[in-house]
Amino acid sequence: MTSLTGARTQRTEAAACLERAVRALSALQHPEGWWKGELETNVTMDAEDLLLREFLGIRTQDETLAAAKWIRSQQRDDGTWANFYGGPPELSTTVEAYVALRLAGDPPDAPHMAKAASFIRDAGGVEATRVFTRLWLALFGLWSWERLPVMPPEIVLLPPSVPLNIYDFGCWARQSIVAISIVSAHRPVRPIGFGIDELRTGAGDPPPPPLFSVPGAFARLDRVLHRYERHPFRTLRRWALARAERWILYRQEADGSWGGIQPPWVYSLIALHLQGYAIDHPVIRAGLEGLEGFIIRDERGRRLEACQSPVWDTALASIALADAGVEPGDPRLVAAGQWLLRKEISVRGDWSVRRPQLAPGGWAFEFANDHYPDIDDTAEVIMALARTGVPATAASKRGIAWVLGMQSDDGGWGAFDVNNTRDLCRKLPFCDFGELIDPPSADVTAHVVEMLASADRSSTALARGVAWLLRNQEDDGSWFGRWGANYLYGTGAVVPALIAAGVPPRHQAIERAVAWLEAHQNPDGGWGEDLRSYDDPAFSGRGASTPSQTAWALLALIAAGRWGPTVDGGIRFLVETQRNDGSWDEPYFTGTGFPHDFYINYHLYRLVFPISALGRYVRACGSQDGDGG
Ligand code: R01
Repeated sequence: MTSLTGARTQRTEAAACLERAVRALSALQHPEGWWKGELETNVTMDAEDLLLREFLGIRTQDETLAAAKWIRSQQRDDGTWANFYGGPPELSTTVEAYVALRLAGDPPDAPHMAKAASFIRDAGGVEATRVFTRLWLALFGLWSWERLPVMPPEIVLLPPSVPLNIYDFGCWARQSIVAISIVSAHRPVRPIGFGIDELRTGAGDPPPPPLFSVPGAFARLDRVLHRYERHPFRTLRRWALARAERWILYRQEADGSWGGIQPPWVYSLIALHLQGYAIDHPVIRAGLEGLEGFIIRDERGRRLEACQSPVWDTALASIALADAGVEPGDPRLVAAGQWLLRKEISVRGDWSVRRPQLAPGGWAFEFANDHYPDIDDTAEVIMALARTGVPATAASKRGIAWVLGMQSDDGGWGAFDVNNTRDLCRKLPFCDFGELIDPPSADVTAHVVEMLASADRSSTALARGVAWLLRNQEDDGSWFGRWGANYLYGTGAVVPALIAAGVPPRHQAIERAVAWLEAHQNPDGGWGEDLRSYDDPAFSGRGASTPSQTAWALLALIAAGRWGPTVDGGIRFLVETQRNDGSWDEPYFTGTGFPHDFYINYHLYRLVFPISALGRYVRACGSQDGDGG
């Protein structure tokens, strides 16, 4: 076979693979026009769901059995739970899962429980778990409130100009902190009917940090706050609690959630309940009923989605279909476009604290999250709308103006807020889990740059975004992935964006990125990157091949015009690993909630990104053939 017919064969196979995938994706579209893949995280969601119900006194036997079944199904042979598929044992997650199973009646001497407890003790016991885990334990008298960092509700009284005011925190942390500040002012203890001494090592608190250091200063502040907690100023405390309560009430969304994400949602319910809202109060009822919409039930039990991604999934699916050659005006794209238009945000949210003059616009990630539109979704939705054939000029214009107004001073974009870069937030003793701030990232900035390039290539905002990306390239030629795993996600977003913005394909930044991708291709032709790359540079760009990460690498190489054996190998990987039903298996998590601490398996990623890559490949091959190939 000549190489030309070889290329033709591969193109034909890629086209057939693409067609099967497009059929699979089309079948997943909801009649209202949207897509939503499961958003899989970890069992702390399910454990905390049972603990929430126990705390509120509404836990049922049916829910308990089904959730316990799911939690047990996720335990590994060594008795532990992880935060992602194939991940290392995670202490806090294992403690929460264990306590939930105790609540469901599993006895501590059952083999699976004893194994978990033994791991927990070896890993430092409950004494070594994150603050959130010990907070859940404190609600039930299984940990002392005295031995938790204080988060006083008076924090909501700090004006936005004072360091460590709530608007210095990323919005996900902000909403959690306000709710928890109410909870920890009440210091509730409700008996749970069992102890967990088998999880304790008896270790005291860790030694205090060095006296003359930021952690040392915060440790002393925490001691002062503990003393203050014994005798808070009555009127100040009452005023702060009332302010925090109103702040929370104002932000409840149409679906009963707070921010569309589990932590602020459950902490807000507990906080309001402690402030005197009964279970049948409309606010609590809406919150609990909304949670039902985040429950997935199947033969493996009952689990809770941390968050839902319909706007994001619909934008990515629309772009994928368009990449596959589905024409604007196609009923699938029209339905998606019309649905997206109905999801436009038209009210001011927390972002307006820093940009009071900016008019509302843009999109959020979820079905209902009016107070927190994000820049990432807005960029992708605007690019998707442009390809649906649905007239969307006005909404897109409002979205672009909003995004332009949300550019940070350094030229990049964060996800939800502008200039959200106060590093000090990360140093508080209370804040030992997750990302605390929302600084500009390469992936969000790339999506905005790509979107702006399609609208107006000459804007200074675009030029500053491009400069931000070029400045923030890693030494090895890749880009960091804040919201996807990891350097493959960043690089797969930035290269197509730079090319779209007019950076020449032979620019040294592109050359270095291409070289990095070529150097990290697996022998099976695919790409993969283990989530441990966030903790250990040895894993950068390395790991078992996955469909979504292979597609990200391909999108970069195709955008850069690097046709050849590397791209062919990636396409071959996708063709050879496709399932008969047109989709792909992807047990590995390739989404990031917070580097190090919280990861996501977006179940649609395995389909939308390969479709985009195959679609762009097949269409580019077609035009190459046209010039004589
Ligand atoms: C969480 C938590 O559960 C959680 C859930 C979802 C997100 C935020 C933003 C986006 C949108 C997607 C998911 N885009 C910017 C990215 C697109 C890919 C974040 C966190 C856990 C612990 C705490 C999320 Br504390 C708070 C929230």
